Amino acid sequence: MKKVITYGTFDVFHYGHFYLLERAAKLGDHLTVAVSTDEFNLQKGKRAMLNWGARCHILQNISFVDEVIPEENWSQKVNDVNKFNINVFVIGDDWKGKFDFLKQYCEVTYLNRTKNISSTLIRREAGAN
Ligand code: C2G
Repeated sequence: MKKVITYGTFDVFHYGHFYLLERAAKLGDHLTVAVSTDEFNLQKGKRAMLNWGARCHILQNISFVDEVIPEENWSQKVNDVNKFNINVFVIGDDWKGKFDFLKQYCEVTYLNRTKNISSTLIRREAGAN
């Protein structure tokens, strides 16, 4: 079984998130999504509208997401790859190069980020109307 993992906050879930996950799922047979906890978001400098439970609830109910785990810090990836026998690490190309250190443990794939959509834009639009 080829196992894929990806990481993110996934706040105000939108098509960019969905399309990233859909492409990630197609790179293997099993997709694990590590969702940044509310505490870790503070370290990331992100203030998510939805709390961790709500963000996980959405992801757990996507047909091609097989497992959802917490992302609690920047340094858990190597341990996750080994613990969950991950074959492929995937993330959007806004992170291109940042996780190349994982190449000694698994394949590393950066997928094109979907243009013109983000949680920030959606929040701004919502606030504007
Ligand atoms: N994404 C995308 N297109 C967008 C917005 C996001 O493809 N328009 C992708 C991002 O590249 C990322 C995933 O969707 O792969 C989740 O995005 P975020 O929630 O913004 O994740 P981020 O805060 O970048 O967290 O340790 C890694 C970090 O936790 C990544």
